[in-house]
Amino acid sequence: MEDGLSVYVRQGKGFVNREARMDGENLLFPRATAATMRREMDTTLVLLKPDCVSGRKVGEVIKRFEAADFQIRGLKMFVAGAELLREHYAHIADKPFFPELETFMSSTPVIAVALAGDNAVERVRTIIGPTDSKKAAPGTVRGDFGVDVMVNIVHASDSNENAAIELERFFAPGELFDYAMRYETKPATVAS
Ligand code: IDP
Ligand code: MG
Repeated sequence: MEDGLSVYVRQGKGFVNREARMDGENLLFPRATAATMRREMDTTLVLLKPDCVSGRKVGEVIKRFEAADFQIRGLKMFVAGAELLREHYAHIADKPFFPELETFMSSTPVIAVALAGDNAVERVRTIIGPTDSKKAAPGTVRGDFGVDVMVNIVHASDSNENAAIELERFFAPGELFDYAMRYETKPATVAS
């Protein structure tokens, strides 16, 4: 075994310095570093709600996440039934507005999107803005397209723990994909 090395490895768009060592011809990273590197891409769950679908903002909202470097790992459309909604909204199921929320959420199909990226949970929550669309700043998804505190375009997981639970709630194992981004598109020739 040789002495420890300090090497530069890619992380996101830049490089970071890592401790490593040579073992014969192999460059080995300590276990903790390998775990840290794997963790850099978190996955979070977004639901495009009935107002997003009805208002034809599906493309616009997904475009914002792609522009922020998120990778789509899964995407599906379905009608959210009563049982699913009661589970998903268990933390507010006893609120007086819950029946109305249930009616709203099942009024059209919704679209679940699994998004991977650096610090995904927090960055997606920042992009969508606060729950109440009226308090959400222009430039956020809810600020630009939401109507009020209920009709607010999207759901997004609020912690890594809940993201894991919610991804499992809406996607079967075979519906989430791991893949490298191998191709780049031509620069856009029409206004985006
Ligand atoms: P979040 O979606 O920003 O995480 P939560 O507090 O988890 O907000 O509430 C879940 C959803 O329940 C909200 O996105 C919204 O659609 C609805 N909701 C939350 N608070 C109210 C309310 O006071 N009145 C009506 N609907 C609400
Ligand atoms: Mg929430």
